[in-house]
Amino acid sequence: MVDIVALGEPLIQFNSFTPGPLRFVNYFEKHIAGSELNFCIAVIRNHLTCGIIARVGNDEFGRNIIEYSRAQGIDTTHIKIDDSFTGIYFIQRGYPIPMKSELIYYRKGSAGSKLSPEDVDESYIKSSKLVHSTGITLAISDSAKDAVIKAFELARSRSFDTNIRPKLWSAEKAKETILGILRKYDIEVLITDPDDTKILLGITDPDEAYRKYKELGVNVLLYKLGARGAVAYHDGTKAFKEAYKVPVEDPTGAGDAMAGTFVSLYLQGKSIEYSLEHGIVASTLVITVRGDNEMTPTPEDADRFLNEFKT
Ligand code: ADP
Ligand code: CKP
Ligand code: MG
Repeated sequence: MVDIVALGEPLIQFNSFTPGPLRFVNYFEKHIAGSELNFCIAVIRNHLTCGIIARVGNDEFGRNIIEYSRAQGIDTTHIKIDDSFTGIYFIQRGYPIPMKSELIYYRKGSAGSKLSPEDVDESYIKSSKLVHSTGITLAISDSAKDAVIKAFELARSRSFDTNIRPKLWSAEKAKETILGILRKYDIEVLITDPDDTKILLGITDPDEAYRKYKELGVNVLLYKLGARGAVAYHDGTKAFKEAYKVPVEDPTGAGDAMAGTFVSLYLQGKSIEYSLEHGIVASTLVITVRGDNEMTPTPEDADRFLNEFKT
């Protein structure tokens, strides 16, 4: 039994040791990542329990993912070993846009994409407080999408990060599928941003987005604004927090650290202001290094950060 169950594809990340076009990069640094795995680690750092329903390959990378996840405290009992390979990706940093990263996937047909409804254990879901997934899992295969639908059907409560990846599906398909999910299930916490909302609703304004998402059954909205910060809405309350100015090594994973931190603190009864403030701290720390989840802080460490930076 865990507090939160996430469904998604853990991946091996090869992060460029130096910025620039990949053809000139000679060294890559390996990390364990994947949006839902990053989210799980944030949940655990914030003192809730979390498990991931996923598949990895019967290979060294699959074993690496399981061992790393276990070491971080993730419940790995629902990670299946599949005969396909473990998905990987490379990160190109700082080119052609400084402080931004590009993800280059080698994941089509991977073990992770074989995730299927048969992997979703009814009692595991029913005994949890909340189920989390993202647009990435909806995009990687029909069977993975059906696994999310089965889990959402059985869930007591749900959080969802739209995370639309144009390399994985078309804007039209993303819109149809994600709106289908939002119409069908009440979402306790929706995590999204102006780019995804433009695709889904044709708008970007945060207040307008909250009104529309609320009509679709979203209770709390976490709306990320990149280098500008983020805004959260709940019950007519709005909280805005500015981002911190820090050197950006690799922004990949910032959203997941923020989402996992926000959702787990909110679930523990913290206000949206407090949850957002801590979410921003987590994302700020993550962007200062390569790797998506190593820097995600506990609330105690986030408080040390806040104490140092208080104005
Ligand atoms: P995602 O990683 O899901 O694309 P964002 O890029 O919006 O999400 O980042 C999430 C959070 O990370 C932001 O709300 C902000 O707090 C922080 N962040 C992202 N980029 C920067 C940046 N360039 N400078 C400072 N903070 C940033
Ligand atoms: O939106 P974020 O930058 O927080 O997400 C990063 C993750 O799962 C990263 O770990 C990568 O593996 C992915 O998103 C993805 O599939 O794009
Ligand atoms: Mg994201």
